[in-house]
Amino acid sequence: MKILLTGFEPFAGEKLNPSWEAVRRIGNEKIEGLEIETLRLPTVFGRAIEVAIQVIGRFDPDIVICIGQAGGRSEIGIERVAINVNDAGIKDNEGNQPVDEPIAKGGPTAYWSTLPIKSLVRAIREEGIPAGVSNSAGTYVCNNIMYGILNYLAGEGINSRAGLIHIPFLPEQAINYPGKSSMSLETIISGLKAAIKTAAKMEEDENPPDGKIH
Ligand code: PCA
Repeated sequence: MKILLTGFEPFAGEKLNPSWEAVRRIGNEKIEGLEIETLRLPTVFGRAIEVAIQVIGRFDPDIVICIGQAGGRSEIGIERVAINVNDAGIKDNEGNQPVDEPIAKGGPTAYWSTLPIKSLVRAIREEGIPAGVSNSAGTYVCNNIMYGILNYLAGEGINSRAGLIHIPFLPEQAINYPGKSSMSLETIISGLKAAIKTAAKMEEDENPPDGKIH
């Protein structure tokens, strides 16, 4: 079972991105039975997709799990859907700020995650770590990479599974944003490892009611 795990470089003036800190360590620690390749993506619209596609072509993973920072969130969020729009509230790391532009002209409005999202939520919660399904990956580079990878896999007829997981700030970041939530790197890593192991089982998703009213 081959798993491509991606994290992002820091953006928005941060010194680190917890997604890459977690991915890097998971790659070093190893998970039994899984061949994990890690990749640090530029926080740049389009460019991140190109870099990921290159590695997918060479490594041929069964599963692609992208991790990204969602500063201010209080739980690990398993994204349900990626939508066909770039709408950047801030510039990316190369100064691009697309507004209301499609990611793929004429492409589908959205792609569902092909990870078993509710199984991943359950697995993370069973570790004692807050997690939930998120119904919006935003309209920045994380939504861009999720849509881009799913669009590439669909276009090539590759049936690898793929999706995105958003993680909170680390405490050392959150001290600069009073009132915002954070999660320790150790906790994030434990949660992500539980998610990775569950995704690797390649079982059907569960569907307990866990929707949001608003
Ligand atoms: N989070 C951003 C992009 C890179 C990252 O780690 C996002 O949520 O779009």
